[in-house]
Amino acid sequence: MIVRTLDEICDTDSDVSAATWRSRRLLLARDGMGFSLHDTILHAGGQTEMQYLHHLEAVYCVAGEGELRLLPDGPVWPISPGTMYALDSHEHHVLHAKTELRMVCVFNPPVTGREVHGPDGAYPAPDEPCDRTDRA
Ligand code: 9YT
Repeated sequence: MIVRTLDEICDTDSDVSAATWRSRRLLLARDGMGFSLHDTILHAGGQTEMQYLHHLEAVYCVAGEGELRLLPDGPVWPISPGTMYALDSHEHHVLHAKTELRMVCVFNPPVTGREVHGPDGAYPAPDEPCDRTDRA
């Protein structure tokens, strides 16, 4: 069994920052769970454009207010506590944090640790592909 607290993660190698966000990575590939689990803060006013070409991601908002836009033309969804979105088709999207957002994020395959977005909005390709064996 693995038991960890956010306090143990903060300011370690599992605490990763970029211009618009900070991601505290509670579970990583090396933990062998098949997914990674992140407690992510998106800074107020930030706009983060992403496209996870090599991962699936589910994102659950637990605090803050924001807006999610599918690129290039929408639709747009409000983001507030209790809203979840799942990027099941590697969608190109932008997340606008109107206030500080706190999001619980799950990645399949799991990130390995220090990933930040490349110029394509993606994290680098992992060794193992996405597990979508349950889908057509
Ligand atoms: C919501 C989102 O995708 N933010 C970017 C950071 C990423 N979720 C991470 O690595 O925690």
